[in-house]
Amino acid sequence: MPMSPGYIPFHPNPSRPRFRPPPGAVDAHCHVFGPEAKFPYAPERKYTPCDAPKEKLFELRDFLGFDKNVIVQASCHSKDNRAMVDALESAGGKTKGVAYVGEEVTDDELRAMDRAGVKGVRFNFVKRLVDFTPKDVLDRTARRIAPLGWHIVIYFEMSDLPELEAFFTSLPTTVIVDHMGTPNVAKGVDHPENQRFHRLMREHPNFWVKVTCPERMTLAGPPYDDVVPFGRALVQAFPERVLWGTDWPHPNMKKEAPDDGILVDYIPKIAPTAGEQRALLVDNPLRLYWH
Ligand code: 0GY
Repeated sequence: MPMSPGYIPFHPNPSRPRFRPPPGAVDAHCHVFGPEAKFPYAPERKYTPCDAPKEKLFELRDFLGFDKNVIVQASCHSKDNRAMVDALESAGGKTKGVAYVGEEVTDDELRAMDRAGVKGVRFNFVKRLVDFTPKDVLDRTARRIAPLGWHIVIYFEMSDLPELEAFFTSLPTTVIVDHMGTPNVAKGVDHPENQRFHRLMREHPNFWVKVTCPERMTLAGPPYDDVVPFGRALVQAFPERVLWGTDWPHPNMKKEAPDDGILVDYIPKIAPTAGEQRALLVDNPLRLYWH
């Protein structure tokens, strides 16, 4: 199956970052795609990506100076978690996963994924990526995965937060918000929309946030300095509940594939001290994923 028209493959030759991550650093948001010949894309997918197999991901991990990965199931594989689980099983304990499941998933399947290193499920509310799932279905899934000690990763557009917030705060597990809640950078950190998200974080200590994807939000382009205030504000306010990741292989970029080396060099701008860097890249992800 050819890639979707206009789909931009990942950067073929990222630069070597100047920033050296601390020993044991975790890239806590990335994906594997295919290879399609072995792990076909889901019929209900909204895009067909470029293959991005586990070998490439592990090569990038080593090149960027990271030690571990968390692979989040992407919508192009929908509920078929085999490519992600295969990557976990071949990574010698250096990779954990977040699955995407439907109600039909059996308890045996959940337990098998747990043994492979899956630590959570993702609920995706981004309309261009997935079809709507009723909240009662998600609620039942949440209550089934909670006893495994798993958490829930939520991906939504910040403009939808008012409508979704009551559901999010009713979830019984740790909840991790993808990509800073996707703020609109043009509106600024102090805009009520973004401050509503900060309030949610303050009032609900079970919420964590990924300070990821400046390349999706930037108006200025690399090195994404216009997004720094958003990441910095979250790292300062919630140093023990932030995670960082590359988002490799960067699905659905509109203009260009980001250079992963530039993304790594963004880290010390949002987390300037060694203590903040250690929390963001080592201690926080280990607490959540390697417990
Ligand atoms: C991301 C973001 C995107 C895609 C997916 O599941 C997905 O397909 O997550 C996106 O297109 O914004 O988290 O990498």
